[in-house]
Amino acid sequence: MKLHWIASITLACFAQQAQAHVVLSEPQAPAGAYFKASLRVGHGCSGSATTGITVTVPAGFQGAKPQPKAGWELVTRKAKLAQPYTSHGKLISEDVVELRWTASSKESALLDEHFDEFSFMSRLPDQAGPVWLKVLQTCEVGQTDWSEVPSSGTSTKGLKSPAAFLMIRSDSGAVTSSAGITISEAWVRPTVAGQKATGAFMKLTARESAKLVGVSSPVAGVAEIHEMKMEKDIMKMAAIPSLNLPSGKTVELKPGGFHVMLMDLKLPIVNSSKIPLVLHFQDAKGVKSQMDIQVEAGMPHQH
Ligand SMILES: [Cu+2]
Repeated sequence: MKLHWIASITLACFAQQAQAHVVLSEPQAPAGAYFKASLRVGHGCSGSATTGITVTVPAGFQGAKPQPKAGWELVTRKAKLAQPYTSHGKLISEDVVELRWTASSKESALLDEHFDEFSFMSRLPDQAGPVWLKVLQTCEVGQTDWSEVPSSGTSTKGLKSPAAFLMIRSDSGAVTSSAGITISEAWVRPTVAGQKATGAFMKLTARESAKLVGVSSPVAGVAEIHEMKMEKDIMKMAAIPSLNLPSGKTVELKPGGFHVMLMDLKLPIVNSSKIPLVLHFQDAKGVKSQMDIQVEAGMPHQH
């Protein structure tokens, strides 16, 4: 009986930890889009009710417009950054926009056992990549500064109070699997009469380190992951058992490099047709996942 109790308390703690972050309800969006960023606050500060939320709008977000909330006062202010944003040594911005919602009364404070969302609208940067939104949560007692950013990659594992994560996608064709692996710019090379094999190409970005461990397709008898390598001065291709996808790093499958080889084709690959592919992944713990995608046959679109 006692043991059962301990087990359920431990489970409850884990459940709380799993949702103990301020997160975006939609953690990905296309570059350059007008995006409604909704920050979900799932709990207070160690049980104390939330009385204020301050969001620092990242550099490159244009015209941030906060959504008012009944019972909360809204202030938008420009602040000077202690550490101005720079890129390649060039000053990008030393001003930053802060949006702050403050509960107008004790009654409108957000109780620990409730959740709510604080939203703003903004035009996203044209450049794809991960972005972090820093959020200061103030409570009746205490505060939490959601501002930690991993030193590399995009995994928030091990961080106590990570900033909210947003993945800005490079093109409209990108898709993200439930395991957090984004597939973009995928294409299959069309075949000519009698050709029984072809290649599929794409960009893969894993949020947490993972591996591509296999590929299958109903149009191919055999599908393999291939690499190109020099053998006695001749470029040859060879099957590899898996392809590493380091956290936050985009791995490109392209002609002359890594690629998916589709062999023993059951149909000709006609330009503009959609080819179903199943990608099999495995995370660092060995947990397997798969992603079903439809890849258009044809040459890639130039950007
Ligand atoms: Cu090949």
